[in-house]
Amino acid sequence: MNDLLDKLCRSDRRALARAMSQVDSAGRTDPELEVHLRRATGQVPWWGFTGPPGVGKSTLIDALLQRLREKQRRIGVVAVDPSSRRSNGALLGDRVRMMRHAVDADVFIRSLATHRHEGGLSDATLHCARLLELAGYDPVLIETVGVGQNEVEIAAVADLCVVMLGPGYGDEIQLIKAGLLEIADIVVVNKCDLPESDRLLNEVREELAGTARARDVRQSAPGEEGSPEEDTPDAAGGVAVMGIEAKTGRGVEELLDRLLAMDRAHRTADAQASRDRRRVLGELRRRATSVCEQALDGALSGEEAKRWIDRLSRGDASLDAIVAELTAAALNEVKKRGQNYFSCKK
Ligand SMILES: Nc1nc2c(ncn2[C@@H]2O[C@H](COP(=O)(O)OP(=O)(O)OP(=O)(O)O)[C@@H](O)[C@H]2O)c(=O)[nH]1
Ligand SMILES: [Mg+2]
Repeated sequence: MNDLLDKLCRSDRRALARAMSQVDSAGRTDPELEVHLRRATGQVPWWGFTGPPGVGKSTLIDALLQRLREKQRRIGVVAVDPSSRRSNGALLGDRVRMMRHAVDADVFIRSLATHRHEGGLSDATLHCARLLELAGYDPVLIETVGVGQNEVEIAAVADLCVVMLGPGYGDEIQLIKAGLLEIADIVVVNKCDLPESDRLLNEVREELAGTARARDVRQSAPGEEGSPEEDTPDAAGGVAVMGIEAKTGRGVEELLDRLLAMDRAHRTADAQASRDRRRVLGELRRRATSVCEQALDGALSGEEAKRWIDRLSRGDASLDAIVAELTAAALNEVKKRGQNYFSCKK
């Protein structure tokens, strides 16, 4: 382990790639490494980029990489792709988009498939981001496709969340309604070279200004309150709204300045503690939910299932009473197997 840690801290690309492959395939790291990662990380900002497929997330990250390199920063990128899209080349797409940086020793780009293991997107992403942080990359950028619950999860993981929208998506308003905007620290309207981008910018500003920002995810840790923020000319409801052209780089410098400034503002002990609570609460909830679901699946399969079905059908007790017994039995099984529960189940 010491040898591996040493290599990771020295940013040995092979060791890093191997550790990330393990995370990608198993959804977890070696427990000893995991404990070390938790202790040694949490200082570096993670920026999340989310938005509909093809909106220009990878193109923007590529443009940011170039500018961050000019500032002598070493950058880690985790590009998360739902596995269903892996076959149609999307995964390759992210790599290709950022290819010119792939040979740069100070940039590390890793694509991750998702949903192959319990815990979903966030746990593997968290581990990979921590690995990048341990290896000295700062900041860590995370790209996710903004189409569902996972992206809300990623907002709970990232320090800053950039939501990208672009003209030409019929379902744009749908996304706005679906709450994607609620997780944004900055909303970026990309492809401002295309018609309709002004209209979209206005719609986003109106939506943000009009809606009370129920930042459920960010406030989900107990004992936290959000602070009301004021509208300014380039911010609605406290959220910055910026129009850019990722492809030509127009507006990217300003966006980076804004991200770096927000980063500095977020580097208070309070903000970091709140971020940590959010991350860890999500991890706990996801893993615990997953354990409980698997335990119940186990208890409700084969001969075991028959026993519960018979008892309920016969009217031995009420549904609630049987469920109480069933869950207690399932959790007892988890307790018996301890932390080997997942390996026992596989
Ligand atoms: N017109 C125009 N096209 C752009 C701009 N930025 C990116 N694109 C194009 O949009 C397409 C998709 O870009 P990507 O960066 O791959 O988008 P993405 O959001 O990463 O896509 P996925 O990872 O597949 O979800 C590419 O053909 C880009 O060249 C822009 O500012 N204007
Ligand atoms: Mg992409």
